[in-house]
Amino acid sequence: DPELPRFRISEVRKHGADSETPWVIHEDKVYDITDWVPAHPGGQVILRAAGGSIDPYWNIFTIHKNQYVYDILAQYLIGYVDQADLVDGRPAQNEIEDPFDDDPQRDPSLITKTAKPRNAETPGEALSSQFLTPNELFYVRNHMWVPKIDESAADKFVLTVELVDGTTKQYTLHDLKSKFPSHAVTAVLQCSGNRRKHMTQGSGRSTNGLQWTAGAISNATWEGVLLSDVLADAGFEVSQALTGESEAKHVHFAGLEAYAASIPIKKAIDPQGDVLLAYSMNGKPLPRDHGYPLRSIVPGHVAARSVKWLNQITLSDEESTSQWQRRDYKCFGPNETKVDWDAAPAIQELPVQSAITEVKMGGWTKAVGDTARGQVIEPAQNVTLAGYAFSGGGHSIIRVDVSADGGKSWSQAYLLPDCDGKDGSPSPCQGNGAWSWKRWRYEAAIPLTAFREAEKTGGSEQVGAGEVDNEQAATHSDKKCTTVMVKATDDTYNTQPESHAATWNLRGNLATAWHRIQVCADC
Ligand code: MTE
Ligand code: MO
Repeated sequence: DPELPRFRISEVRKHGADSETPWVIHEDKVYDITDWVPAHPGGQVILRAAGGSIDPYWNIFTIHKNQYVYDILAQYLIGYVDQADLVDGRPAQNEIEDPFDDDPQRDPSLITKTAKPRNAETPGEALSSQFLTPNELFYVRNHMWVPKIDESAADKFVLTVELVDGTTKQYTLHDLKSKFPSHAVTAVLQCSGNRRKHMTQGSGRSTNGLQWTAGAISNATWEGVLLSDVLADAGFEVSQALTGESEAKHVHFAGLEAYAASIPIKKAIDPQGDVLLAYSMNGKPLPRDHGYPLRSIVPGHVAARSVKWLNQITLSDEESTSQWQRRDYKCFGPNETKVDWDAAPAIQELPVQSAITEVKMGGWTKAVGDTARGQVIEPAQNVTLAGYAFSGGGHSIIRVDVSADGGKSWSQAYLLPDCDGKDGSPSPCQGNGAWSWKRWRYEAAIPLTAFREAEKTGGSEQVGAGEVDNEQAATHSDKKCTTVMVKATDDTYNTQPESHAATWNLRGNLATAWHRIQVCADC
């Protein structure tokens, strides 16, 4: 409609999130979204774009790039961006806000997978050298930008808790810290996509998602208040729920940038479940990337349920309707390439997992046998391996098996006594379950024959072509190599599957097959 007015971008900016009449720009058009905000399915988050272009947000929430959404928006058209502010018919690039402008600085040794949003894995050395991952090296998985809460604004931060009957109660951070006993839990967070790249390579089939190697997992001590204490204070009958008589079946967590997920009520109120509303990580305030000022910590469950920048908890008879609960973080059969999302349950407790995170090649061990009696023991290559093992649901790791000859023979790795406490001191591992990983070490003198055999068979026959997880493998095929592999077993005697092919799923979730690394020697 050429009759409609033209607005300078400076005019649009006056209609930001705090204005009574928020406006947005889409392409070169201006919309007054005042009446849309209350009806927007994603809620208030749309205001993040108010006063500027909505397009960079729709590049993140691609679900909006849809005629249905364009039709809704069309109802609110009030004019066009002034020609003076357009370049090639669109607002000039420098006029468009970058949603990630406020993201925090990150440690350069994190291995970045995507910058916007920020996704980065913990480097291998940091995975095994310390029991508690330092905050700045803890892996980062963000679906969107990092909400900005200044320390001054943290006083004004409120968490809203809503019961099934709709009654709500609000808590400031100060309320949480002063009204409830603090509680510490040492727990791993592991992304459902950890080792997805191994599944892709091992199965030879593509998977849809960030191609993480073994670093989308970390361990920290979290401090906060128990979710069940807060629910009880908000009026929820925890004792009733314990006997299964409550209407509330799920606890929804929503973050400030619109991410949301839920957990079953059973976990939320389990007196041994240790579900936290955490404000501290390894003795420091939560870093912005990890949810400042408040996040849920759901030990033993997939990290997708540990919602960062948490500002809303809702009890409900059904699961969260968010895409992260209903349309992701599920697994299907290796044959299922068109899936019925509703047919599979959301991932909650994690299966058993382990990985090799460090390989150190030592020198050659020369013949140490009794040569006098003609018993010559082959020279061997010294190899030291380090890694982690973890299982969900609070199950402890009872054993880590390592093979240094492609799976023909196995022996047990040494499990570090990280949770034992030294010299009678209390365990540094807080909480009621085995929520932390077990670090392990393994030293082997791999006989030269193993490497020779590997050379003969190309190093892959015994383990199946393409099953080797490390990237260097292919380039080493002309060298003398052997495959080392690891698998862990938890206290229910569940163990990891042998092949990625067997558990392949189109999203590449829960890649837990034996981790294989090809080690090559300069023989
Ligand atoms: N919470 C919010 N608000 N936004 C997110 O993008 N990502 C989830 C979860 N909680 C996410 C979130 C996923 S998929 C993972 S794996 C963990 O946070 C990652 O937590 P971390 O970045 O602290 O390691
Ligand atoms: Mo994740």
